[in-house]
Amino acid sequence: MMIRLAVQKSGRLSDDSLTLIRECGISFTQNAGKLKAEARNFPIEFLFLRDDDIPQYVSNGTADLGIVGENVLIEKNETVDWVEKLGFGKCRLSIAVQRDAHYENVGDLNGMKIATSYPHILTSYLKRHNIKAHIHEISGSVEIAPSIGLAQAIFDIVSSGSTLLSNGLREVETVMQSEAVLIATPNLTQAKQDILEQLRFRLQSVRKAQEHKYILMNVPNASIERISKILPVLKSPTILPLALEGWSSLHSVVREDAFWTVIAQLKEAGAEGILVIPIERMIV
Ligand code: PRT
Ligand code: ZN
Repeated sequence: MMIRLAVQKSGRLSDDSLTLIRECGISFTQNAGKLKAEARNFPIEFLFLRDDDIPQYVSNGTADLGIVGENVLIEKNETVDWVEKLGFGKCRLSIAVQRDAHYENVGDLNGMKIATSYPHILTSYLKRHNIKAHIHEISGSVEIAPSIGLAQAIFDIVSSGSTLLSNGLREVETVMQSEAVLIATPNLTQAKQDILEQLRFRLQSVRKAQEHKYILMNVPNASIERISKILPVLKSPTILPLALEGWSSLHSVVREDAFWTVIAQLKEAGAEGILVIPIERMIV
């Protein structure tokens, strides 16, 4: 019994997808040009596909699982189960107009021609806002459409925004945020659900570890209580007495996103010699 996971063959999601799988302790060899690969130490095989095809393959059960951007998933509108967000491939889908075009609000899109590769998402956005615009569907290089007179606006993926900038475009509406997600075919057999659960357990411990840091510091005993309150993660910090009278070593875990704020508060509260260490796996 084996589960089959569809991942992007070569593109922006490929490396991060395969790295995450390897961090789950799953090893395999991807041979150039091969459509399939099988793991050596976990009941999983991989199908390498174009990202646009992944929702359909998962929906019809050719693949049990898939890793794909939410943007593609929503655009394709196939019936699949969302398993979890994976934290990479982050971007947004936005509407942009030419830098010096008149634009005050979404109503200004009325009557415009908008070029996009995401007609379905755009249609429902325009409908929600009661806008009548013309959608011009193109499959690539959407950002050049305004400069060649094909459209007055575009609706496309943005991440840093530098592509818009270098094409003389200005982002005016953010329609959705996107990241890579793990999806599953509806009605997985019990045996495959069991494999999926094992995989999710590993994915979550890898992701939690990436989101946290181990932190240790020296604190005056009088400040232990105050400092413990600054560190909200896990049950309680570990406190070990130092050889130096009146001081302890305090160990805990902090969230990466709260990191700099927490460090500032710790210093303020009297912590010294703060060390921060990456965590390899985290099981809570
Ligand atoms: O061949 P295949 O069909 O599989 O791949 P593809 O060419 O359709 O997709 P690919 O590999 O470009 O992107 C795969 C997925 O990565 C997308 O569906 C998104 O979910 C995600 N992603 C994340 C991005 C970006 N960031 C991104 N920046 N996809 C595309 N871009 C483009 C963007 O459109 C712009 O043209 O990259 C360019 C640079 O962006 P800026 O804003 O940083 O300049
Ligand atoms: Zn694609």
